[in-house]
Amino acid sequence: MLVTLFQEFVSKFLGQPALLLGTVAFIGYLLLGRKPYEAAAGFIKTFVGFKILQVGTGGLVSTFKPIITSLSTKFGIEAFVIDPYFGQTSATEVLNSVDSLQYVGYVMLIAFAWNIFLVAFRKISKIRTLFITGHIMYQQSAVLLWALYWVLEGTGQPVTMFTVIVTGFLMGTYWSVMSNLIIEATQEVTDGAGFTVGHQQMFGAWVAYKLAGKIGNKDESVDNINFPGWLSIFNDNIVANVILMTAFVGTIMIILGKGAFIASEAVPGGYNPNNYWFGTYIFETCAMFAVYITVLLTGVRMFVAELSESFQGISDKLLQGSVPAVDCAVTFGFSPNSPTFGFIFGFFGQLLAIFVLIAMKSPVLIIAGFICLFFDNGTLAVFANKNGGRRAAAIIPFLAGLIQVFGSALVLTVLKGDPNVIGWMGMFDWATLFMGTTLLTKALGIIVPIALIPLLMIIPQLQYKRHKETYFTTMRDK
Ligand code: ASC
Repeated sequence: MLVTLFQEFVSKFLGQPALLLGTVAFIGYLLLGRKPYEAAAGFIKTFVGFKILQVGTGGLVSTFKPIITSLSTKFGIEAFVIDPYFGQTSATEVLNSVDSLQYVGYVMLIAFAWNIFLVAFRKISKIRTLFITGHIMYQQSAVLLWALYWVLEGTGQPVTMFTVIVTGFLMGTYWSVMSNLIIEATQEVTDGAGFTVGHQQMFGAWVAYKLAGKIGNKDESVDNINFPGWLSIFNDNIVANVILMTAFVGTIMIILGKGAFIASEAVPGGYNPNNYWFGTYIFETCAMFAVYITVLLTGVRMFVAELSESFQGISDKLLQGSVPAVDCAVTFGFSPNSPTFGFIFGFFGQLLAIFVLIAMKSPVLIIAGFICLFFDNGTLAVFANKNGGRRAAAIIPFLAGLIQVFGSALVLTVLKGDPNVIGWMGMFDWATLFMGTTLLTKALGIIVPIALIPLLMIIPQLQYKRHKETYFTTMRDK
């Protein structure tokens, strides 16, 4: 009786992702000594935020699906967007279809607990940083679990607990090791602001910083250039998203032609020539991406705000003096021209790579995504500029653009089997490190993610060897 009740609780309560995350926030608030009614409010906002997020991901899929379906029936090409929210959506839809969406929460909790553990034993682990960028933690946990599940199991059955646990530890190791790797460079970039980057291109930013010194001259900063004013429209997420999507997806829609979109049983709610010109229909469809991304972000912000508050409160109590790893956008204020520079040159790189894919008749077509172009290449440009000025801030994002497209196309060739897949997270570390991890795991099995955990942990030990005296003084507690 008790056993059945417990099993029911695990599957029908903890098995529901929104209830699970709400419960985490609830417990976190209670542990922080908040009033029960405040904890209950936290539960509700987390729950509702998560549900809003799902409205956004559902909308992205239903808008994009008819387009890629007709693209593949007509030309045998499959198209995928490399924006992180398209990767996240693919992950959560695939996992949901095998009743495993709740395991994303488990992965996130295991990874975060492992990160806390490594910082608590920092004298041994040499890890000084705590990853607290909540929406990225959720996004990465989802994408990694999806990728590993797909190459290891992909059975249609729920994800096994063993894979969940291995994914959690690998995720936490990546957060700890890479945010720790980039501390010194971030201190340089931010004039010692006391934080590090906890995002999707920590390894990339470290490479950019190291490489930049060999490429350019740090005294010729991008911040001494005046940009034409119209470029600033790309600083707005919504405007940039609509322009990019209309350019890319709109082109595909024109190639497919009106006929492919006429409302029918296959395309419910499709194009009705009585109400629209084809041109305005294209614009409306492409603008819907911005609508759903805005919905999705509203939901993410809501539940992440609750979770970070309870996470951060707990970790502050437990871990005085650790260095917080935060969103890459925080570095943008220290080099205001770099993000635009990274965006433009990264765009050229991605465009070139996309043309190469088309010329090679690749079965996988990649569509550029705004977040990847602006935040990923923007961050790489900030780090490159610091050590190599404008030359480095142009060349490195350009190369990164090529890597983002080719790396994502490669990993999608093994992940695209499920009809829920509409994209991959094209961010630098995911087009390199995690692309490689996924392909190797497919070839060699679960031994790959398991072996990576101790291998990655060697990195902070090497860093420590190089400057033992000052290593821990980077931390707030000296
Ligand atoms: C991402 C992602 C976002 C942005 C944001 C940049 O990868 O999912 O919402 O970058 O973190 O500030």
